[in-house]
Amino acid sequence: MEKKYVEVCFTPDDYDYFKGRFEIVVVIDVLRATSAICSAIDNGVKSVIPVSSIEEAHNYQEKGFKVGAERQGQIVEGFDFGNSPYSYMQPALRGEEIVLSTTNGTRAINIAKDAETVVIGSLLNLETLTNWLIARGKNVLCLCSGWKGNFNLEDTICGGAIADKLLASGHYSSHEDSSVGAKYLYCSSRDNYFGFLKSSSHRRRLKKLNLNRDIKYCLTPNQLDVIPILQNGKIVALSDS
Ligand code: 3SL
Repeated sequence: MEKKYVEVCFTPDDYDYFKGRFEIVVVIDVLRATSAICSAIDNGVKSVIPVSSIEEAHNYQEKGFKVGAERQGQIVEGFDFGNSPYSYMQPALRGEEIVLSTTNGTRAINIAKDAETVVIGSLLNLETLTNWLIARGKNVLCLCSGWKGNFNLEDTICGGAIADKLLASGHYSSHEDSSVGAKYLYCSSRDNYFGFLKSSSHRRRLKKLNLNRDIKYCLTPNQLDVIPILQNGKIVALSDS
């Protein structure tokens, strides 16, 4: 059987190079957007509508939606939540349709929205997601959200983890240096993500905002067995996950 590809794209700004060659795009924003989305879907939130701009978020708010909005790691004034995964674990949100706008994560989701299948990846759902990807047997692109168009370590490590597991299945190969590099970073960090990322830019940014609890949660793999999937502009739970 011919092998499929798994590749890692470091930032949404590099997406055009990879676009159109992969049936499945996994969008990753470990700190914290895709971890928050996985937590929301795991909590039973009916759907998360990812929007790129604060203006769009306001429009939804005016229509009566509960809306989370984050910029620079902080809750945007006037919105219901920011981007802490813990905000999305409230029982009151079960069955609700909510809206989320974040600096990089929701932008990356919208950039990938025309792919055949867009799923949400994080360290939290790593094992469930990689098992599902292997069973699907399609070409997979891991799209890292990065930070404002720049490379970041935590998303790259998660992309490398996904690539590593798919390669280990024997049914995949990688050709791009970004994928090889991501895998090396994953292999160097997997025994202690928290320590490895100590001096990473976003960990420092969130630490300054006293968000260490969020960081620890987001860097603890395989806590959730959900696969959030984008369907008609809304992120919902994949029904066969
Ligand atoms: O950039 C994003 O989408 C966010 O995840 C950033 S933060 O962790 O909320 O600061």
